[in-house]
Amino acid sequence: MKSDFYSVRMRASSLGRHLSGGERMVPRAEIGAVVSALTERGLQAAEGAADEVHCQVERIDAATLHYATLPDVSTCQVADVYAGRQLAVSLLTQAGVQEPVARQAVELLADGAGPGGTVMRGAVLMDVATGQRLEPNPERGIRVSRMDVTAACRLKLDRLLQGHALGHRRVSEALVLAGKILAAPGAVAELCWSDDPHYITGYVAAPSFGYRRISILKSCGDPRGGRVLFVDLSVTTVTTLIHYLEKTPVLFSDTGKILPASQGEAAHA
Ligand code: WAQ
Ligand code: MG
Repeated sequence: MKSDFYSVRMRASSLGRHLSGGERMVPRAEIGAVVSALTERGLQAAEGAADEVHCQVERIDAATLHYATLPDVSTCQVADVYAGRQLAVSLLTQAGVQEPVARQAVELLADGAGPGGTVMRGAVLMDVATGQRLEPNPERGIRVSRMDVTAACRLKLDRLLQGHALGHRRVSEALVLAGKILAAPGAVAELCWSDDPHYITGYVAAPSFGYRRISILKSCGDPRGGRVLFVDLSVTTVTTLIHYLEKTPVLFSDTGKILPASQGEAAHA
């Protein structure tokens, strides 16, 4: 019999303002170590000193647990933000997003997708056919949650990423999040770059080419960032999709490949 898994989720805040978060899905025996590690991480958040750290532990219903494989990873080197964003539009078009909708999404993240140009806590859901936003709350957005890799997959993934100088937790976490999105009903593509002012690499992910990193998607010092998930509403409904993204537990039991680095491919995309 398979042992139960537990979702462990941490959020750290200061004066009610969100600073950082993190989550794992682990067997019973690892809960203590994971709560401790996540708590420490919340207390040491680069975003500032936390005065509250909350950890929540929740048993996963084994019948709802899905297993999947992580997307392939590749990296495109671009010369500047302009070229990076052009490439993002081009990759999104390859994935099946109409160019005006792709441009709209890039501009949305560039301007700050939350009310008044702020950064959202979660992702924008965008109707791939019309560019219309579908998330019920444009300040919060959709929080993708309840995903992790199995212990065996973690070993393989860490080795793989470290071998390509991608060993930072930020990369594996974004890859796992993108993996859950790409396995969603009706998911066409995802666009993402960080809200960390000093982290300028982002990605476009799609079922056909996996997790494609773009070396520069914003200027250093820019505090805006976010995620846009393009959805095909002829395949799913907004309610089904949001339920999957927020609630369905997905564990990755194998990695994809790391594909060789490529220069900006916008020209022949
Ligand atoms: N679900 C949905 N949206 C989220 C979530 C989540 N769990 N977490 C963050 N977001 C949104 C939110 O709007 C953030 O402002 C934005 O995404 C960026 O989050 O391969 O670090 O955690 O080198 O700052 C990608 C490239 C890094 C990594 C992404 O995102 C690489 C990153 P951050
Ligand atoms: Mg961030």
